[in-house]
Amino acid sequence: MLTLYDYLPSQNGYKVRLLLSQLQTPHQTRLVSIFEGAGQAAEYRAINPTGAVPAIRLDDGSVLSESNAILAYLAEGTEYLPEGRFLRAKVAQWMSFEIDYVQSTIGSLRYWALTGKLERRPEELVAMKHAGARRALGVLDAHLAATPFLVDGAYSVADIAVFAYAHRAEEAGIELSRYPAFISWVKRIQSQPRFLSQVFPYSIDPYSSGELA
Ligand SMILES: N[C@@H](CCC(=O)N[C@@H](CS)C(=O)NCC(=O)O)C(=O)O
Repeated sequence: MLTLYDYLPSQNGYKVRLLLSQLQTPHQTRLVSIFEGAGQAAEYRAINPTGAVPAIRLDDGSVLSESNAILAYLAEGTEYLPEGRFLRAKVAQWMSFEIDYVQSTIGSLRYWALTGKLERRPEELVAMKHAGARRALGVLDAHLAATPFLVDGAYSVADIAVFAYAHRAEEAGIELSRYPAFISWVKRIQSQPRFLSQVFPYSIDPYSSGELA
């Protein structure tokens, strides 16, 4: 059975949980207490050398990390990954966009805000992240004004990847009302079959106010 290495407040973990829910893939979960240093333990670094979640272990023992790579792997041969060279490259485009423009802005700001670290970060850095987050949401809103989903008008792992952090932008202190097409897309995703609504707050982890090693 597939094993998912996860940390519940992680929206990168949520991406994989959402796809597993939609694919109805049987799996077991191993929780990694990243703020207690479990990610940096040799045992877990053998699974993901960076020490980060998520990662998966397959039946044959092979392991895979990086949330978007895991999504692409799990979606192979399913309705969640389009056929054809160009459309697959488009999925890769939005997944790369997610890492560079969403995860690194909305993801970081949200993490800092929800774990009490925002005040410890340099003001200039926070302002830069806010500007980057607004730029990313502007790009998404403009694209989604013309299409129901990110790639070829059909729900795919590109949407799952971007949705995970982007739809939590208000927790990062970003006002969403100026992005109406983005808001409609969020609602469309939330109405997909076997959508997973459960998102875990950092407050479930008493160690999350500490810095990661
Ligand atoms: N680019 C990676 C980022 C993974 C990541 O930053 N995971 C966080 C939780 S959201 C983590 O495990 N951090 C602990 C660490 O980096 O040591 C992905 O998309 O999977």
